[in-house]
Amino acid sequence: MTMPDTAPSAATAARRAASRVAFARARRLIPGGVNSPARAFGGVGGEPIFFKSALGQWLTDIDGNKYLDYIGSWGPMILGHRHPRVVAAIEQALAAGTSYGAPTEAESRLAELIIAAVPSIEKVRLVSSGTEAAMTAVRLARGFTGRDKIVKFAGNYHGHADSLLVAAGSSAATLGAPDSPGVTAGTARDTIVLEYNDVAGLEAAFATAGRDIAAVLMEPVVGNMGLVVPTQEFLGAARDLCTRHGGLLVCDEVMTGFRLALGGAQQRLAIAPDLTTLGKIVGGGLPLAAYGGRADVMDHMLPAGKVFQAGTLSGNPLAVAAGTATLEELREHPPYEHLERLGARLESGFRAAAAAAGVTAWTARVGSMMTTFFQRGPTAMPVTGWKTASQSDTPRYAAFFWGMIDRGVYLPCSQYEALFISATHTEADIDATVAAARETLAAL
Ligand code: KE4
Repeated sequence: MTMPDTAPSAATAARRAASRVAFARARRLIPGGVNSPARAFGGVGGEPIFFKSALGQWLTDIDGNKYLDYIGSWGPMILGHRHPRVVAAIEQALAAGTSYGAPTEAESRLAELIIAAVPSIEKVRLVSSGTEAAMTAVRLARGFTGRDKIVKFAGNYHGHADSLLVAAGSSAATLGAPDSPGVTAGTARDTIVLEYNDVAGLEAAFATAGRDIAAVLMEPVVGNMGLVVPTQEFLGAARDLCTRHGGLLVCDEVMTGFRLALGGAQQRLAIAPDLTTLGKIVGGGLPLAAYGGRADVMDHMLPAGKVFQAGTLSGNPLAVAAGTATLEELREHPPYEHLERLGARLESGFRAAAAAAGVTAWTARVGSMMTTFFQRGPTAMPVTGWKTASQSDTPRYAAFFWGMIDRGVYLPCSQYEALFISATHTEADIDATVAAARETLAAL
């Protein structure tokens, strides 16, 4: 089978003429024409699509094309776009003001919802992005333990703080920049990078540097190299080794928080971290993230303690309103059984479609997060970490991506991202997506 051409067809490009013009303008003004590289389509070739509106599970681009949305703004839109309760909450907050730079009771209400939902969080602080949450959690772990080393895992992405842009996933992996220029050797020296699910590697790292390790930082279910599921043994080893050596276990649930369960991956997998980072869903689509955990650790944050973090828009009233409405809706009308049914339907449909087309692929799913890894060998190989994920047949994924775009399905524009199903997706949407996949895979 010849390698498929990854660039979109002329017909595809013609249907997105306005996006092409918009992209040419944007590139003259903004590096790469995008404000975040994940949107640049670098992993699939062609040019990014510009959008003008969204509703429920649907996106509409500036040429008027409609797509079933499986990115959901990279995770936040679990309730679907423009959920009436979220829109009303934002409008109500807007009528009172947009930013005070002073405490509001609404922030305490959101903190109560987070603490009630996430088993390990006793105290929490609101910030404006997942990067800020992860960066601060690392600083707090170092401040609390007095130690310098941080363990992270290849293909795990925790935002773009210098100490975490080492073997990073997501768009860093997609665009071949897992170790970014500008990150100094001095900074990277304190970051130990291991292979996800490698228990022996984790044990060896603690055997040699255990007393210097401030924290193990991990995605408890990985979305940022494509979806990779941890073994219970690996999760247990991370917890036990941190406890025994006096380091902190930090679960980065920016993507999985409120997604895989109301209490996130840690509730679903019964793991008890010392700190948790949250983002995406917790802001309801507006810029809000959080970090939280053991009160004795969190109380080291200024002004209760001495570890510094600050932010002009931390706890912004509009973002707090969107996040609060989202978490209240998730509590009162939990979508998780619906999302599990749709996820299982999509997973079995994609597996059957790949088999029918004779395409080698490994599909991994947890709840409403899923990735189909395209592979080169004759039989599918389990993807357990970056070593196996990075062997994916990315040109074939790119061809699949564009075939699905042509059929009105908007999947992640990278093999190294997970797709997201929202509560507004229906079984009919899933069946239409599977049908589009069958046609696309047959044509590869
Ligand atoms: P932000 O700074 O983008 O809000 O969050 C960074 C972050 C931290 N931790 C995890 C587990 C994350 O998934 C992310 C951000 N995820 C990517 C998508 N894989 C955001 C998309 C983008 O970079 O544009």
